[in-house]
Formats: sequence, C-alpha cells, structure tokens
Amino acid sequence: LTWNERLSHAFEKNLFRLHFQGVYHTADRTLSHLEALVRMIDEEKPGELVMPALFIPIAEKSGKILELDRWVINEAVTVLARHLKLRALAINLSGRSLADPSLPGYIQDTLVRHGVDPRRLLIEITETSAIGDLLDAGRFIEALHLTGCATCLDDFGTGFSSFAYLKYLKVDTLKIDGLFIRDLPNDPDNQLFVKSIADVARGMGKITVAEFVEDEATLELLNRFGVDLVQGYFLDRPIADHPALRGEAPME
Ligand code: G
Ligand code: G
Ligand code: MN
Ligand code: NA
Repeated sequence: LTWNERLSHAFEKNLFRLHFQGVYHTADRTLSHLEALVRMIDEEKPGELVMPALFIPIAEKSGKILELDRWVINEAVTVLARHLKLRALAINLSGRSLADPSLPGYIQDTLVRHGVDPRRLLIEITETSAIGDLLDAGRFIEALHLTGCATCLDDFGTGFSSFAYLKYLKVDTLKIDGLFIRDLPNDPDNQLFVKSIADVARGMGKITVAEFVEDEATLELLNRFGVDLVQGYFLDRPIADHPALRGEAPME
C-alpha cells in the first residue's frame, strides 16, 4: 500500500487514536489540562503505532489533513463531554486548516452538539504555519475567539521575529519551542531567551507553556523565570489512558 492508501484505509477502519500528555502548573505541579496527540494503529505491525511525524506531512500533501483535523476535533470534544472533571483539552491543527473558513463553524457546531463549554477546548497552531499565512491565521484566531475557544501559538520562538507576529496573532497562550528548553540548565543563551519570552508574554497578558521539560533542574529554572505551565517527559509521556481520564463513567 502507498501512504495515501494507508491513510484512506485508516479513515475507513477507524485506526486513528488520541494519546494524552499533561500540562502542569509550574509552581505546584498540579494538572492544568491535557494535550491530545494523534497516532495511527499500524495494521502491518500488530501492537505498534505510527507516529504523526510520519503521517501528518503526507496527510498535509494530499489534503487529507482537513479530514484528520476534523476527526481530532470531534474526538477531543467527545472526550471533554465524557470527562467533566477535565478542565480543558488542547488539540493541534495543521496550517492547512487555517485557510478553511468553514472550520470555526464546524468547531462551534461540534461543541454545541456535545454541550461542551468552548473555553475547555484549546486550539494550538504552530508558529511556522501561522507565519506562512499571517492573514489567514489572524482571521482564524479571531473566529475561534468568537466561538469562545482559547488559542495557543505552538513552537513559539522558532520564527525569524516571533515577537513582531504577536501584533497580528492574538493568541491567549505561547508554547515556547522545546529547542529552547531541552538543555536549559547548561545553555545561558536559552535561559536568556526563555526569560525574555516569559517577561514579554506576561506584559501582554498571555500565558506561557514550556514543552520538553525533561528534568527537575529545568523545571526549577522555568519556575524562577515565571513560565506558567510545563509539559514533558519529566512529568509524563503521551499515553492513551491518562490518569486524568480515569474514574468517570464512559458512555456507550
Ligand atoms: O506526538 P508527537 O510528538 O510525535 O507529534 C509530533 C508532531 O505531530 C507534533 O508536534 C504536532 O505538530 C503533530 N501532531 C500531533 N498530533 C497532531 C494532531 O492531532 N493534528 C495535527 N494536525 N498535528 C498533530
Ligand atoms: O504539538 P507539539 O509540537 O508540541 O508536540 C510535542 C511532541 O513532543 C509530542 O509528540 C510529544 O510526544 C513530544 N514530547 C513531549 N514531551 C517531550 C519531552 O519531554 N521530550 C521530548 N524529546 N519530546 C517530547
Ligand atoms: Mn502542540
Ligand atoms: Na511544539
């Protein structure tokens, strides 16, 4: 099978799954919310999953990403409807979806249909895809705010002049790219960048998240810099049955 055939097959056979990773308050390490990350069941290798780094770029090229992003929206809202104790769930949307003017309406309809408060759905878009089409991204973010959803600029800091784009991209949250976080205790330049991002974000009334937090020393530095939220292997890894989703009676 070609990759395109595998993707079509995965839609037909319902082979996509969401995994969940915690996002925690830096100061006290309590859970803020979860991020949903998509995987594909590998029918050729039983028990194994295909990671999104492999199939998302292919889905983006063929246009199937629009269908996948809608699948993720529907699945995430279903999870929110079933788990009322979960404060919020973040999802990732492809840059291709930012140019789809019917998507904010689809998101709103899905939330209404499941009776889910829109503030519980956080939409992450990557900085690179947003800069790729600043006008589309700006409009998309404004449309999302009208539906009541929160927005996050993912992989923040990788662009050429990330701060300048904040004038046009009125997101609620900045997720500082993992490249700046991974070796933080040993990298004085990155410490300066991260501290500056946290200061600017606070001044603009935005929330900051650091991803790829892999050790205690990094978490302590982030706490000192005033980064609000943390995510990474030091806290937990993405899994299908996250503890925050246990204990509430599933429907069906
Ligand atoms: O889960 P993992 O770290 O392997 O994900 C790698 C990348 O794949 C993420 O950084 C993100 O950009 C992308 N990705 C993960 N889940 C989704 C999803 O549900 N939809 C889209 N469009 N991209 C995703
Ligand atoms: O959407 P985003 O680009 O933020 O996706 C984050 C990806 O990074 C997820 O696919 C997840 O599997 C991965 N990831 C999450 N935490 C860590 C971490 O602490 N270290 C590393 N290397 N990868 C992580
Ligand atoms: Mn993300
Ligand atoms: Na990221």
